[in-house]
Amino acid sequence: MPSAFATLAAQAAAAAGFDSFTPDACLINRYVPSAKLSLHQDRDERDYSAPIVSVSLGVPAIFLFGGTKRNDKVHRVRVEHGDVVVWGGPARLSYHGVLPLADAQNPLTGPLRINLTFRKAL
Ligand code: MD6
Ligand code: FE
Repeated sequence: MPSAFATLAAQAAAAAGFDSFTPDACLINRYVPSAKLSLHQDRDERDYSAPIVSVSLGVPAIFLFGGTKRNDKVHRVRVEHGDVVVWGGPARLSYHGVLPLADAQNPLTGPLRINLTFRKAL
């Protein structure tokens, strides 16, 4: 991945208290209007001691963040262009998702939302 991406993810993780995060994967999701992401856990990585770093670009969205059980209370957080969310430690396996994307416009992405999630997959 571009070194600027890895550096951004490592610095965001450090600011959230996770030192020495060295991501080896970046998943890029593109959301069109009405697209959503159901509540899920990120469990495909081998090492849950590393956090997840999520960068939001484009149209704002409502990020859902719950607990480690599917039925735990879910918090709603508005994430805008440039916002970064980091979760790890006891929250690493927290359920999370995204509400259906509203119709909106961003100067750079038009109607789209782009999300990058950095992980240590291997
Ligand atoms: C988000 N994305 O778009 C959160 N999880 O704000 C995710 O939770 C996610 O984009 C697994 C794989 C790709 C993702
Ligand atoms: Fe996820």
